[in-house]
Order: sequence, then structure tokens, then C-alpha cells
Amino acid sequence: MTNPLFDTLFGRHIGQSTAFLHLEDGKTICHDAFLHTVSRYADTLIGAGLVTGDRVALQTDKSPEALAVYAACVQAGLVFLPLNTAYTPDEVAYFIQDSGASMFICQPDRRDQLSSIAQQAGAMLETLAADGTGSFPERAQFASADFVTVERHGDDLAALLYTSGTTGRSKGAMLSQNNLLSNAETLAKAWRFTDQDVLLHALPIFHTHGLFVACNVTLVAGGSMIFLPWFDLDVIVKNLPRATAMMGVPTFYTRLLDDSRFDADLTRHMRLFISGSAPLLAETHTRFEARTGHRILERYGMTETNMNTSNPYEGDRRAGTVGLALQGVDIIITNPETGKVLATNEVGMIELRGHNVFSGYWKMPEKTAEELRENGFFITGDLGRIDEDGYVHIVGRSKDLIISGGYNIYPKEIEQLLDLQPDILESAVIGVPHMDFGEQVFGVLVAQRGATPDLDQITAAICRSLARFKHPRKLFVVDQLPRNAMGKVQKNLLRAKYGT
Ligand code: MLC
Ligand code: AMP
Repeated sequence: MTNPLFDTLFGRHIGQSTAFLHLEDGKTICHDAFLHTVSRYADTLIGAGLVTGDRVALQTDKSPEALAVYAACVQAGLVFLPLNTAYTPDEVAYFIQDSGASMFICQPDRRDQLSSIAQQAGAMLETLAADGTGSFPERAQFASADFVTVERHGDDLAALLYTSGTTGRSKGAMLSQNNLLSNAETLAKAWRFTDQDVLLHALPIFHTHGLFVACNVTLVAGGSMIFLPWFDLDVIVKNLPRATAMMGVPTFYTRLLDDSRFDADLTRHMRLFISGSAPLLAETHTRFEARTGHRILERYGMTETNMNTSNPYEGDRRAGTVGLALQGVDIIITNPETGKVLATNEVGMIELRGHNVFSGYWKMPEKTAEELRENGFFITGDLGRIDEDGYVHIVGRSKDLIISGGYNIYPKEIEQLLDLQPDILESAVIGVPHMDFGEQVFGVLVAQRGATPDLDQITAAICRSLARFKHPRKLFVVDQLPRNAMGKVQKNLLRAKYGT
């Protein structure tokens, strides 16, 4: 095999005229047409002077062409770096600079805003719109549709996905061809995906869930996707009858349950509903089964590791658990202080090892060494236990992290910005329960002595710097933050106070 990831996901579909993407407007794109675009994009990237291993950053709305850029990077031996469309220019600047991206493809309407960022980082800037227009597809018009796939090996880097950190600085998780391929193959088998499957795809494609889990699994199985730009309840209800499977974050399922059209009739033909990226409440699981007769299959994963556990396809899908270790994944629970392996049902740090686990953080050897042990075990920062039947229960997180609607938000990043604001002495950012998103962000501020902070000005500063989903939905000013004897802020007390 010359390029295992490309050959397995894409190459073997060359020449196939079967439908691959079903779009909202009724159009269908077959494998072969998609792969023609991929080939021309790959040729364009190489024609622009990029060489094996170079990074290509993409921050565009979801579209078949955006997916084709991912495939083209794999085919051309380049490293794909997808970015959340909600990121502000400040956030984007860090990713482009840190990754040393050679090319940055953005939305046409953001070109002016982002051109100086690309220039400063020495990246070529191209554009791509959701309707398939833009400077990049224009360049690709005259490129070759017979691009010769660049040879890659399993250990070669395929993607760089940034994940925020508890220190406030985002880290680029390096994912190899093998990390992605082994996980896609394992999941397709575990979830019984075949070429008859039609996946209802309403997730964004800039994260592990929507890109690697949803797209790679469908591609490995040779199935097709109803490829929707975002989650819209009416559109989901309309398209469900055409699908066999759906993947989503818990918010998808709570929103569906809040709609009376979503019932046993609408879902009768469905084979599988999968949930992940955030905890699915046992209550949602139960309500879902009562309404539709389907038991949601919950799984657990991370940017650094792809998917680790899954409830069984056949067998007991247990509410409130993330299921069993996937084939080829070793999971242990350790004492967070000593690293000693704990016994069944004892709560500790979830650590895991397998072909799915990334090779480290981009240009951050110290961070990598802190989280990835020499024996290959990755320290997840999630706290949990494994019961006598092997089911993993996640009971909390040792990392200070908020998960809102499936997006990860690291309080440290927001606190660092709040602390810099005029009249602010210090701050604490917490996640409190939210009906729709699971958790929402609140900020608690302490003013400098005698000062009265201007909350409107602070809010404006947040809007300039951080993506909308990270914004504290409320700011409170207090005299002081509660601290324990060690001087550590007791966020549990703040959560208890403001969570109600
Ligand atoms: C949107 N908003 C959010 C938000 N999504 N705020 C907090 N958290 C979120 N997740 C903001 C909007 O900007 C808007 O701001 C307001 O909230 C209401 O927006 P909405 O229209 O109701 O939201 P919507 O666009 O419908 O998006 C909600 C969502 C979306 C849940 C459909 O966030 C989503 O697709 N999430 C999926 C995330 C995901 O793919 N995660 C996988 C990570 S991979 P305003 O200005 O109107 O107030 C991973 C590994 C693994 O974790 O295991 O899978
Ligand atoms: P990310 O940084 O987006 O890769 O998010 C990974 C984190 O999401 C994990 O470390 C978990 O904390 C959380 N997560 C993913 N899936 C689940 C799940 N099914 N239940 C609870 N938490 C989950």
C-alpha cells in the first residue's frame, strides 16, 4: 500500500458511481466525482509548492469541498489542520503561527480580516466558500484529476488537531495515519457499519467526532452520508427517514426529545443512534428509549486518542456508562498521585494505550512527557472506574474543563484574559448546569481594591478575543474567591453557589 489512509478511505472508491454525499438541496455527489475534486485539490496544493509533511489549515463552513480538502491533504501527504469556524482572528493567529502552516484556506468573506495573520505567519492564503467557490477551487479548475498519490506510512502524521489546555495554551495533537485508520476500522466493525448505511451527518467537520468518527467510519464501510451544514431540528426531522444511523452530541438528542415529531414512527427504520463528546444523562437515555424504542449507544473519546470505549452493538447498552474498551485499547485506572494501578470499581485516573493514541503534542515535548507515559499510556485527565463487567464509568475530571454542547472550554484560557482587564484583580471561570448545552460558562471576578470594573468593556474584550461558545454567559463581581488551605480556588463552592 502506498498511502494506507488514503487508499483505505478514499482510493478504493475511485471509479465508483455510487452516492457518497446526499446534500440538503437534494443533490447527490458520487464517490468518483468527489475523488476528482480531491485529486485536483491535491495537485493544486503540491503545485503551490507544498511538500510532504507541510500543514494546511482550513477554517471554512462545512461543505463537500471542505471535506475534499481533508482528503486532498491525505492524498498529497500533507498534514490537515481543521479549525473551528467560531474562532476569532486572535485565536486563529496562534494556530497558524504555532503550526507553521504553509497554506491557510478561509472563508472568502474573512479574507481581509485574516490576510495579515497569514502574511505574518508566512502562510499562503486561499479562500473556499460553502457553495464551492473561492480562490482555492478556482486555482484547482485547471489542475490534474489524475494526481499520483504520495507515498505515506502508518506512522506518518496525517492531522494536527488543537485542543485547549489547562495551562491556557492550546496544544496541537499529532495524529498519525495509523491512529485514524485503526480507529475507523475498529469502530466500523464494532458498530456494524456497511455499504448500506446512510449516516445523518449534522456535526461540524473540524473536530474528531464529525470528521474522524463520522466521516472515516462511513468511508471505511463504503456507506454514504446525508451531509448537513449544521444541526437544524426541522432538517433533521425531514431527513431522518432517509438515514440508517446518526451520530451526535447529547444536545442533539435532548433537542430531538423536546420535539413531538420525534417518535417511534419517525425512527422505526433507524439502525443506530450514537452519542459522545460529552456525558449523556442516564435520564436522556431512558427518555429516548421510552419515546423511540432505541437505546442510544454511548461511546467515549478524545482529540488525542480518537475513540476509546463503546457500549456494545449487541448486548447491554448501559445508561450512565461509556461502555467497554474498544478492541486494541488497553484501559487502566490509576491513583492520580502515585500512578499505581487501582482495582475494579476503584475511582481514579483513566489511562489508556493503543494504536488510537496520538504520538504527542506539536513542538511541546515537555507537555507530551507529562501526559504520555513511556510505556505508551496516555493520562486522560478523566476520572472514572471500571466495573466488574468491564464497563467504564466516567465520574468526573481532574482537568479543569467545561464541556458545552460538545465543545471543550478550558477556564484557564478565559481567566487569563479576564485577569488582564482593567480593574480586575483575579477571576475564576466555572461551568454550571445548562438544560440545552449540558454546561454553560460563568465568570466570577474580583475587582482591584477600590475599583469598579466596567463589565460592558470586559464583555467587549472577550468578544474580540474568544470564540462565542467560550463567552461567559454571566459575570459576577465578588469581594474574594473561596480558597482552600493550600490557596487553591474552590471552584466546587462557586459551582454550588452559582449553579442554582
Ligand atoms: C453554539 N453556541 C454555543 C454552542 N454552540 N454556546 C455554547 N456551547 C455551544 N456548543 C452559541 C451560539 O454561538 C449562539 O450564540 C447561541 O449559543 C445559541 O446558538 P444555537 O443556534 O442554539 O446553537 P447551534 O448553532 O444550534 O449549536 C449548538 C450545537 C453545536 C450543539 C448544535 O454547538 C454543535 O454542533 N456542537 C457539536 C460540537 C462537536 O462536534 N463536538 C465534538 C468535539 S470532538 P448567541 O450569539 O446567539 O448567543 C470530541 C471528542 C469526542 O469531543 O469524544 O467526540
Ligand atoms: P476533546 O478535547 O474535545 O477531545 O474532548 C475530550 C473529552 O470529552 C474527554 O476527555 C471527556 O472528558 C469528554 N467526553 C468525550 N466523550 C464523553 C462521554 N461519552 N461521556 C463523558 N465525557 C466524554
